[in-house]
Amino acid sequence: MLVQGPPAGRTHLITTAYSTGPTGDSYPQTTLATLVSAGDPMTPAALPSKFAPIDDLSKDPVAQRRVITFSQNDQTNEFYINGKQFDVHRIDVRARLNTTEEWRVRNLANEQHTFHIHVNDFQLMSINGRPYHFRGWQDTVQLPARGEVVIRMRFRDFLGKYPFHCHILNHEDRGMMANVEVVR
Ligand SMILES: [Cu+2]
Repeated sequence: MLVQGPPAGRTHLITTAYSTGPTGDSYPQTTLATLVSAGDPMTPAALPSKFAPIDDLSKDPVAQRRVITFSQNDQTNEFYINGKQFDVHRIDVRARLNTTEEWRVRNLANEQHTFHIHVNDFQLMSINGRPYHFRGWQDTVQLPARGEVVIRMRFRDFLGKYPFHCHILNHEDRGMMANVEVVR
């Protein structure tokens, strides 16, 4: 994020009130940070007017398509990926190095989850079936309650095991995590 110093005074960075869904959590609006602008004014530096070009994974051939499902049991407070709680010794997805995969990530719950994967960033293709046209690298995406997203990811450079999981701490700690292994 790039910002230019505002006029002298105090500027607040706030998060607005937010609910993650009927069985989720609610948060009030609150101030995250206060920026104090003071002193002699500077000549502002130019801000970039566009993003650097990147590879567009929507044009890649897809080596593998998968469905990844996030769900939960509200009675037991257990959280699942593809119906299973995390097992550090289990490989849930095997992917081939230097291939592009397309994952349809579904959320069966009445609250949002946050898909997060380590190592290789992905690009978002659609949200609830609506094409998403901005191409940027991201390592998290919000899964709408009772909704789904489609992402594409290229497994570059690194062989080995790493996790993907819900980025809400209480959910990943209670099982919402799985392992990828990238192989030749
Ligand atoms: Cu979650």
